[in-house]
Amino acid sequence: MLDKLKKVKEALQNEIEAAATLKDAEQLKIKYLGRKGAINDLMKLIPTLPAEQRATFGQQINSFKIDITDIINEAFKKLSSESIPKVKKEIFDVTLPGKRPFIGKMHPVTRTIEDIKEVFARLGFDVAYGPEVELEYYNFEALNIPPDHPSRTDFDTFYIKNDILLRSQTSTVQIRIMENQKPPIRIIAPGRVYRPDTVDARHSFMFHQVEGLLVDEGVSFSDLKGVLNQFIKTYFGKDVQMRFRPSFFPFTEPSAEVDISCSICSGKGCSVCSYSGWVEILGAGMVNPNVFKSVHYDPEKYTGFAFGMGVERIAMLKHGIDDIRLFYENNIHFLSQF
Ligand code: 2NM
Repeated sequence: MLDKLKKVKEALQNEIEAAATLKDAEQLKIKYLGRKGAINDLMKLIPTLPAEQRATFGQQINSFKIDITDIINEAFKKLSSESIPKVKKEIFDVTLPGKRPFIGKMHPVTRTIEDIKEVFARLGFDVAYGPEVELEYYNFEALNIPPDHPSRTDFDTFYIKNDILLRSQTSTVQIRIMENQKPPIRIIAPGRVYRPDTVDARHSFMFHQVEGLLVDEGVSFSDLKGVLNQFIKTYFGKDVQMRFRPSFFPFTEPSAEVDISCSICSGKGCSVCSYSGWVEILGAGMVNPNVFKSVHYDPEKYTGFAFGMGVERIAMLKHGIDDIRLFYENNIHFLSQF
């Protein structure tokens, strides 16, 4: 009987060494340990033995069964750890073209702000930021905008409560800087501003501005022209022309609106410039002495200039974009062009 057990064990050891796949091992498990397997066949012999031998033989089969189970489990472990790199080898095709990762880009509004910042950085301007939720004082009063001015009604400004509002211009930042620093001042203030306009191709309730401010002794209107001319030539190109038209703002005196020759048609006339050859790009002027009084600067000692531009408008003129809403729709086909 012991002979029989030994033979079965030897046979299994030979077969298991030859097993190359998990499937082979699975079949051997059925062959030896299954319901109709070799172990069960041996069990069936027990009743045919003389009574005094049955118990010993039963114990031998049991310990034999434990040995066989170990051998098979060992084989499973070995084959399954080998089969992983095997599978990987089969699916890795070095001749396939690579997958190009998706690389994000700056939003065109952010890109434009960065470009504007760079031009003014070369002219010595620092960058300043301030809150979007503001006090009425910084948005209007300190800027010499009278209490009955139409821009102060809730048709033109988002009020949150009483004297708290969403800023409608970033000049608020200039006031805050002047309150805390003495001249010379040379800053630009980029950021979001809010106005309750009905949304259409040219208007949005939220847009971006860059406002600039320079204050020192002896600053003149020609300094303003020089700085803006430098900006326009650097940003739009050296062949672009610039012109000033007289205008009015409460915070500057004198004030001007600045046009450039239409960058879309080179001044020949097109729908973007309403066939005039010129497009307005910013407002500017010499800081009103009343603004200096608000921040306790001596208007007899200091003069300065300021300007403000809409970022989306600048980007639209530079790239020939005809609808401001395109900036806010998260349309990847539009955005990936810049
Ligand atoms: C503009 C046009 C003209 C402006 C004025 C000031 C300040 F704070 F100095 F008074 N900051 N920005 C200004 C002047 C803004 O935007 C069209």
